[in-house]
Amino acid sequence: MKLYSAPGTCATAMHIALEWIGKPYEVEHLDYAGMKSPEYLKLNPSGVVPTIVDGDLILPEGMAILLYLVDQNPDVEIGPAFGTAERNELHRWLVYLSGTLHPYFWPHFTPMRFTTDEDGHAAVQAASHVLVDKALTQIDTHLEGREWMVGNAKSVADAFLYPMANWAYDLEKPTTKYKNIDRIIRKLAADPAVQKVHKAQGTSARVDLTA
Ligand SMILES: N[C@@H](CCC(=O)N[C@@H](CS)C(=O)NCC(=O)O)C(=O)O
Repeated sequence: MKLYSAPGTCATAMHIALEWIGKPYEVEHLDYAGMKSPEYLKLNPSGVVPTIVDGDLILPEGMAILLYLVDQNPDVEIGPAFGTAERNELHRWLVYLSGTLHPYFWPHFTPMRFTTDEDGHAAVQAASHVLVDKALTQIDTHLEGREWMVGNAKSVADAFLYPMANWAYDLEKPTTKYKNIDRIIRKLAADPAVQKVHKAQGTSARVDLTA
């Protein structure tokens, strides 16, 4: 199994899931040029990370990868089994993270893709921040009184939340203002598997675990 990733990106979630699974895997960290290279575009026509290659399988799209990893590893318990009520909850939150929260960040990171007005980047980013706040507020409300995103156990939904919540620590309304999300990110940041991923990426947890 090989994961194509880039430090600090959404692909961090798939890297965490691979660490939780504990089977041998390889990670290649791509830079921007690598993501747009002809060789990589054959694997992922969008030119983004993540992609996994597992034997003959070439699978782009983070959510599809996470569900593949859950189903291939039923013994590891990184997500509820197919056909259960909790599995529906997992689908719900993976779709929300992948299809709502994640795209809300895009104008923040790449405002030039969302306006042709070179002076309009700050306005586009401000609009992104309003949407990110809306989504993080919904997730924070969901997490009230809960230990994890889905059911009573940690799952790939928490892994998916991790990089996105980390991005928001830099916003004017930082992740610390969403106390339930911040609580879960702190638990994840203390997880040895997550620390191993940070080390492999050359990144650090965004929370101070001694505080
Ligand atoms: N729909 C894709 C989106 C992946 C995506 O946007 N990845 C970002 C990193 S978080 C990326 O590689 N961006 C490079 C670019 O947009 O050029 C998925 O969920 O896997």
